[in-house]
Amino acid sequence: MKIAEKYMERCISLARLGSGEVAPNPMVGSVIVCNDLIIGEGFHRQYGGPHAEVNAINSVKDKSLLKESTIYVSLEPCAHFGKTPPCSDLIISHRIPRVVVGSVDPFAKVAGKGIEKMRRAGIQVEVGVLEDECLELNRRFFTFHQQQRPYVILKWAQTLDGFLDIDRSQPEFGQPTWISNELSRRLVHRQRTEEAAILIGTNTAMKDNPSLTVRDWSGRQPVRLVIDRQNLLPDSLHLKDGTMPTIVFTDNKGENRRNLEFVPLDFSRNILPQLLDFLYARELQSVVVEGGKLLLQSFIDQDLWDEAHVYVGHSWFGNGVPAPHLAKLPRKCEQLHDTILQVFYRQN
Ligand code: AOF
Ligand code: ZN
Repeated sequence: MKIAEKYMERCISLARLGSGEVAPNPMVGSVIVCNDLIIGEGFHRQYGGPHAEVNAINSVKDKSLLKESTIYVSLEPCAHFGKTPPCSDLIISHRIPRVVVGSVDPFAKVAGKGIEKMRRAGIQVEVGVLEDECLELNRRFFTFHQQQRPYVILKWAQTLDGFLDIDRSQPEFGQPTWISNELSRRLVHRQRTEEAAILIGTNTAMKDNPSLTVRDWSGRQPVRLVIDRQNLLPDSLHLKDGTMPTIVFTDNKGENRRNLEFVPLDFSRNILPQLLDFLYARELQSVVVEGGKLLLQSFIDQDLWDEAHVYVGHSWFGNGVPAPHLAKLPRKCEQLHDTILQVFYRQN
């Protein structure tokens, strides 16, 4: 590994410490190196708070060393006045002679302007060190800005023989059994804390009556989303209990009340693009789709997904509702006791 990659790897590790705290901003880490020694480090800790470079520069005790240092940062230093002044100006004002950037910022107000500004000021700027890793780190943020839609994660649990569920219309198939185990359920809850929204279809809401809350992990609660074309889901469902913000997509508008909002969609047209446009406008950067089968499959068929998390349990149903079909090989696999978590990326 080259020395620049080693420092960029450190930036990425630092950036991750902001996970769950900075969205919809990206996670960003920065290190400052003088004579091959790290003299300062920082990361973006909190949404609205100082950027990574500011924290890194502030952590350097002897500021005179900055004039002979290199600053590494996993995302292009910003060029705009947002909640904080531009980081590129700060770097220029401290006369840091060299900047190494992981990935260019796709946010329209920055998008290369930070790099350009620093170069014009005579700074040597190198771009693209561990770029793939930096892109992966902020994949939600990049997809949101580049494709103007949220990052879509599909999630389901299936049996070893590829079924989502028993066929409940056939009583002889008996009671549903848990496909995944406690550890995987906890991971699902952790996953929820990392996403901005969580979506299910009408049948799943009716059949499973899920509350879609974060219970087995501490962290942020995503906005709950449910599709209910005819607005027929009963108010007694956990989803409509008013405890957490919930959005119902419908063509039969109900009355908004505390934590419950009805959003009209045109169901005579394809609703997925409309739904994603709405989430984009609301600045919800990612959504996890938790079923049912038809909804998951329509995201796959329309190629409107980025990542899929498939929990493969050890049970064998022999019959039932077949799991969605991805036609992909997993990117990662994780053994969770008797369950295997397979993670797929649409773009491999
Ligand atoms: C950086 N370093 O650590 C981060 C950056 O609203 P603001 O002022 O916080 O600006 C948010 C935008 O700044 C965000 O959309 C992204 O483009 C960039 N984030 N930039 O130089 C950082 N977090
Ligand atoms: Zn900045």
